[in-house]
Amino acid sequence: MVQFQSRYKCPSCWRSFRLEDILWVAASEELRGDEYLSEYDFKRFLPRHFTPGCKAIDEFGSECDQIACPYCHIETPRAYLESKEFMVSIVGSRTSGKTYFVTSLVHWLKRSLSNFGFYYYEATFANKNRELEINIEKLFPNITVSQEPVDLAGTAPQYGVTVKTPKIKTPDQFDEFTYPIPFMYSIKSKESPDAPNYSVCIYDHSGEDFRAGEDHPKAPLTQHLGSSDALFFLFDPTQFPNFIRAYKEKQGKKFEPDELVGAERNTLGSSESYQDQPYLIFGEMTRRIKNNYKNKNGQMLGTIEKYDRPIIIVVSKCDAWMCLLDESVQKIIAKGYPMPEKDTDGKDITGARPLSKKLIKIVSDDIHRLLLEYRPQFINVVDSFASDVTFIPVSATGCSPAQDGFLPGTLQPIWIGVPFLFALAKHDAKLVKLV
Ligand SMILES: Nc1nc2c(ncn2[C@@H]2O[C@H](COP(=O)(O)OP(=O)(O)OP(=O)(O)O)[C@@H](O)[C@H]2O)c(=O)[nH]1
Ligand SMILES: [Mg+2]
Ligand SMILES: [Zn+2]
Repeated sequence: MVQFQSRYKCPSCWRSFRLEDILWVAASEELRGDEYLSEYDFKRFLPRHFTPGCKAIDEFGSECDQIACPYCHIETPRAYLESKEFMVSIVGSRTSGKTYFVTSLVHWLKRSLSNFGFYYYEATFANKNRELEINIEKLFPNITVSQEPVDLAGTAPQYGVTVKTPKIKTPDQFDEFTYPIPFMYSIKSKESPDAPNYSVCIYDHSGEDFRAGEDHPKAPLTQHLGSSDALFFLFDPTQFPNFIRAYKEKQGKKFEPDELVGAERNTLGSSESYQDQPYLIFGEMTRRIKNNYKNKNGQMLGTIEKYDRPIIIVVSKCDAWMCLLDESVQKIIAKGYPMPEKDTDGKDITGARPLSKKLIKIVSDDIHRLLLEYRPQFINVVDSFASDVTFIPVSATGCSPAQDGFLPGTLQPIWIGVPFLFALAKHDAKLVKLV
């Protein structure tokens, strides 16, 4: 049976609203033009008439399919009303691999999430998801395999939808705000039928949006950080000469002093570089979290209090630097997903696959050791802010790019779904078992 909540939080403007206040998006051509959006967008309206199938009818008699937030007028998938939200925030400096990570992750979710006990649905939210689907088709082509190398474009800074909203004191005048639009997918646990549907909302920004001072009040793009259910901070070791030198030496390759892997867009090493240091981006993230975060008792986070929700440091592009880990740890990663050999009761594993708490901890501890050696400043900032941090290596591609990018259809991601499964397990132990 469909279960509705009493209140919803808009995934773009973060204001909360009741089911009965939701606006519908008109479908008749005569109703193009919404005062908050543009002359091309269909008008948003509060319906008075519905079809027997509970769809609103607009004033020109068309049956409508889509709904929108009463405050910002941005469309939300209808599936969102029948689900709980699971907000996934992806943070990281420029070119740390955020967009490749999301692309490879969603490709993995579609193909493999059922092995971990989930049904997976596309939320009907064509416009935004389409960008991601195009990127998936480029890297993991389904239809024709091109021999042309591809490289996904960098994410545009301050990217979102600009909305005009009436000023509070002078409602005939408008202010403009830019809000983000997440990618949205729905998942449901096969194993526990009483568990709710989840709308997975994934936010991917340009690294520039995380620089200090870039959270402009008129563009509250990263407000999701305070409510995030899965906070993935991407740390990319291939941006640092001391890391590069170490893994190249280990692989018996020559180190070119000006070499930065896969990173023509990388600003590290340029005059802008000081603001893209991961410890600064992490510090800025903590400031934004503190602005919007409330703990279970509805209180703000105190200055010396530690953030108690899980943070996952996704250490990206591990195809390049993994050789620096202990050999036993490399073997764990090479085996594929970190699965326990037996269930909690000592029996063979049947049904949905659990994750091994022990293996994840071994890998995480070794990465912590490595980062403490090569980037101590970063580890200090992380350890002082949060009490529950796990380091998980991933590679979205399984290999480094050749000169012009990656050859489509040849990519073999490493541990790409592990951070997501781990975050689900931390969110609700009934969703994914940690054994
Ligand atoms: N070796 C390796 N290189 C990768 C991997 N993922 C991404 N890259 C390289 O890193 C570059 C940057 O990746 P993006 O995903 O675009 O980085 P981003 O964090 O989204 O960057 P902005 O949107 O500009 O902030 C890409 O052009 C790739 O060449 C990976 O798993 N392994
Ligand atoms: Mg990007
Ligand atoms: Zn809204």
